Amino acid sequence: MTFQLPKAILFTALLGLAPAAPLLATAAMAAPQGDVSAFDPDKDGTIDLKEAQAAAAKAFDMLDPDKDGTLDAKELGSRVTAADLKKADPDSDGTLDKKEYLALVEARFTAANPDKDGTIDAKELSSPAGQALHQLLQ
Ligand SMILES: [Ca+2]
Ligand SMILES: [Ca+2]
Ligand SMILES: [Ca+2]
Repeated sequence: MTFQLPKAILFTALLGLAPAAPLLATAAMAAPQGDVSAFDPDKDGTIDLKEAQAAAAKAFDMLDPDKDGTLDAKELGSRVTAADLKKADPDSDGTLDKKEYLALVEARFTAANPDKDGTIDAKELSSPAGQALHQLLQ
């Protein structure tokens, strides 16, 4: 009899957790952490700067629906904080042109590559610095 109560509590707890599990699985599938494959056309398992900038250039075009060649804070959304935008915007016009955007990509690439081997591997991509880089590539 003494084990009846703990069992009931455990069962209730499992029931409570169950609905969350499919949601978590969906979120993980939508944003796989450390998955370099989307940015790795030569399939060597890492992202080099050329691959990062090619992906970023594509992302830039996608984010610039009015095709004026610049991204403003609204178009950049959560990818770039206000402080980062200020730093990445040497001409201080409040927007990033493609050259400024790619320079920011290079800065974040360097930050995400502590071993300085010229590439971002899956582990580096899943680091906070890697995630910041990742945001600029899609
Ligand atoms: Ca590669
Ligand atoms: Ca600018
Ligand atoms: Ca590296």
